[in-house]
Amino acid sequence: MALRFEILGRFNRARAAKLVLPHYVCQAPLFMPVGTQGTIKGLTTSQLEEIGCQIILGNTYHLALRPTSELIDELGGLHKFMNWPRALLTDSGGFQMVSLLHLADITEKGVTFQSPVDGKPMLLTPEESIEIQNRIGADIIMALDDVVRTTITGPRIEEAMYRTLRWIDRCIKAHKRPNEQNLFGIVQGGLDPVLSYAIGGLAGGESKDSFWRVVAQCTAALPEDKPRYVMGVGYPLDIVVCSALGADMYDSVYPTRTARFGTALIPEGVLKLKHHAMAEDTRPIDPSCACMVCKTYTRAYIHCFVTKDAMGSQLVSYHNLYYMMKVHFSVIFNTEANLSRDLHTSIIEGSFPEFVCNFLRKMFPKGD
Ligand code: PRF
Ligand code: ZN
Repeated sequence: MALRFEILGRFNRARAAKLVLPHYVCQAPLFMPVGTQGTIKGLTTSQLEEIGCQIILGNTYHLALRPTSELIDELGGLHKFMNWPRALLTDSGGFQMVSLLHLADITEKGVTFQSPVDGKPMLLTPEESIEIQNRIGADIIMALDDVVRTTITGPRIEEAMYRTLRWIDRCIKAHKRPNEQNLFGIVQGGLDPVLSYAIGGLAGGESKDSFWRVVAQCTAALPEDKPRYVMGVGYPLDIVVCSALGADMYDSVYPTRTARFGTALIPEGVLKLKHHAMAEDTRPIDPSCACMVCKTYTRAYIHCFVTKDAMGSQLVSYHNLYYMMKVHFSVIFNTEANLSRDLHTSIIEGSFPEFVCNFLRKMFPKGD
């Protein structure tokens, strides 16, 4: 079996779990940074290990274009290619095409799009997506889904839900390495409360109220003994809320993308390092953070070059991912006693409400 999911503790609907994958044993709730092309921009794999990163997400669509799945396969798979010993997940490609290429068109056969290389029309079928993901070799592979914008309404949503289900059957048939790779199904269905178990279709600009409502509905309906992954979700607040609602896994480009714009994640929310107030600030990004960047550099120093030099985005990315990991796994770092307990251990130890209160009090000190 390529996956074992053990629930170690619960608090109401929240779960702390162990996700045993072929390359790594992950602790959930679990945040997965996005390394689209097989790299997390600016960070080395040893830095990622040092930060406590357990699993990285790659994109089938990008990897299939370059270096190509055939070459990755020939060179021994993505783990070996990028020198990453821990777990990997690849997304199926449909969402990336629909969000990146405005020319993508979805039919029953698959997703048709214009090749960004030579402009020729191309087709990604569920079978092909799985074949490519089998060659890439990640621990978790995703079914090809029919992604629609969460903000649209009408029969198109119903079509996406049923098509995604039909495609899941095609993906299951096409999957050739079930003993080494886990195939995750995706639920689509927008925000329609009748159709929807849309853990895949969220994070597309809908209101927080609809988003949380759908997550709650999905986690109530999905099997208890399987991991539940809310795709594309990565704001720390959303992760805490979704975990309280019974979700286990998340991914987002947010911590690294926002770093490249000079924004650091801190317990109080965000810190804009470009702001002129940082010019003479000799404190670290987050005085309560134990990361290499916070132990080494001042805000004033990082302010000088934050969006001008690669080092700026590198340092802020390092801190931001450390923050994401620490929120979830302070257990790994044996952090100081007064630091808020992380999601995983607080659920196990029964102090989850205190963790949430602490987290919210820091982020919203005025109670708004
Ligand atoms: N489907 C896939 N990947 C995704 C999403 C999805 O719906 C989202 C959220 N819309 C993020 N990444 N395959
Ligand atoms: Zn830090």
